[in-house]
Amino acid sequence: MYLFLVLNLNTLWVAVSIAMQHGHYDMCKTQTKSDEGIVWEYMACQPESKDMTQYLKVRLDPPNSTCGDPPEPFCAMGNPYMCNNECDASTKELAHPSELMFDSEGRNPSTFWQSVTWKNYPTPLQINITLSWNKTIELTQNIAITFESGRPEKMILEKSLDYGVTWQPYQFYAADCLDAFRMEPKSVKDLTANTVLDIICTEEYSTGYAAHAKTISFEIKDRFAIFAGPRLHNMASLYSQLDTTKNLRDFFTVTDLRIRLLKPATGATFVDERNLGRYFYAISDIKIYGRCKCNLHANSCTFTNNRLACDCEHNTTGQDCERCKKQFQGQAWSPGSYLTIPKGTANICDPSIAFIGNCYCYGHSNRCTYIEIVNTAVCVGCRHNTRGQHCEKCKKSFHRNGSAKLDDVNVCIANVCDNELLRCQNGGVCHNNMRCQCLPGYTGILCEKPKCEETGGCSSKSGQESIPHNLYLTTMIIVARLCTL
Ligand SMILES: [Ca+2]
Repeated sequence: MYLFLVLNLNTLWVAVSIAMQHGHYDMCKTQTKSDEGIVWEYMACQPESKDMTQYLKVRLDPPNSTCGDPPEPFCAMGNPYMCNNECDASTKELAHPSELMFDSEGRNPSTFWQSVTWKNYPTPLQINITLSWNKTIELTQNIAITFESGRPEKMILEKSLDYGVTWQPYQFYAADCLDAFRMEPKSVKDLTANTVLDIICTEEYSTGYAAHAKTISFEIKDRFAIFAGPRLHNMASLYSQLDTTKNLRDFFTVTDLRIRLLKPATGATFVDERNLGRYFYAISDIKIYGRCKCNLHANSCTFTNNRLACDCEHNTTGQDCERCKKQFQGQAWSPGSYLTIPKGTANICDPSIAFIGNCYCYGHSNRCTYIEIVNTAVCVGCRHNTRGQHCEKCKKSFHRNGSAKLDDVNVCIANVCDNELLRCQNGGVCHNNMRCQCLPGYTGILCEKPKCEETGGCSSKSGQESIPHNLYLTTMIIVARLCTL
């Protein structure tokens, strides 16, 4: 009872932990309060992981590799001497079309695609199954292929990142890796952070007719675990690696997968030539979980006109949100970033200053962001101690310098005055490092204005009657330097 409770608590903890780790990137923006009022705050985001087999197209090569046209006999799986089964493409109950690799299982018996038999032996029975999404997707879980025929003795899983123009091997599978591919057999468990991108040949999934072992895996999670820990409890660490290592990111990204079936299970050293109806491939299920690659600029992806496309946010566009919208090219496009967990960095596309005009931020910023809800642009990253939609206000603790224009770099000045730096002018004295106490006749934050200017009663003589304090000190310093020479 106690053990049961502990196991359940552990399971719950793992589930909650994984949900928390994965849930950080499901929102692209949220509204928050700021000095400028209610504004959008943008975050890196990605669509949820889901069953990607419902969006793929399958192609067999050669095209006539499916059994049943013409009808042909084959031997029962597990009993190669019962060879009175028939595959007939024109009879629903006896047909084994390719879509049966992707229907929902759970029915008994399984539904499966089945190939022609190896009747042309010794010509190799080789069939390619190509799965295409017409969209870049990121794999998130192990790929699992269930064979009803016994697992092939030789197989290569391949991937393409350019819609099937070029292909790279993903993993080799063989009963004997050295014999089949001249590769030392390895397990994904042998991989480390330095070798995680190595393409290996494994003998773990090619044991022929073992009834309890039907599945061939491509282990995504074991590779994630190298960075995120065995229970994937530290996804932040994985994400940080993905952020900084393009090769690692690309490793889990595909547009197409290709299963190259090179030799069916024989279960023996020699092929029984009198009984070739016992050799074929049959696949009942293929599981592929992943998400649309949207460069962390979208949290959903829609399937319209038989095509997946990201619902881009952050002023981005394109099937993968891979570029900035027109008029939002204030700076170069870049993908969102997983860094600064839990929210990630959105790297949104800003409106170009060319689009909204050069005077928009008074020269205190060359970037602005577009706020949809009020249909307006706001300057981003105002410098020179300014803030506001157009960088036209002063930051807290800074005051507007009355003698400077709005585009002056000194438009906002600190009100923590300092007697050493002599910020107070015209004999004013800094009081408590807070404000200038001015001599009679002067006013302004730094005592920079003669009072008569405000009343319009300045005479040409008044400026000459007294030496401004700063000028007096400067003169004294110059005199002192001359004395030391
Ligand atoms: Ca099926």
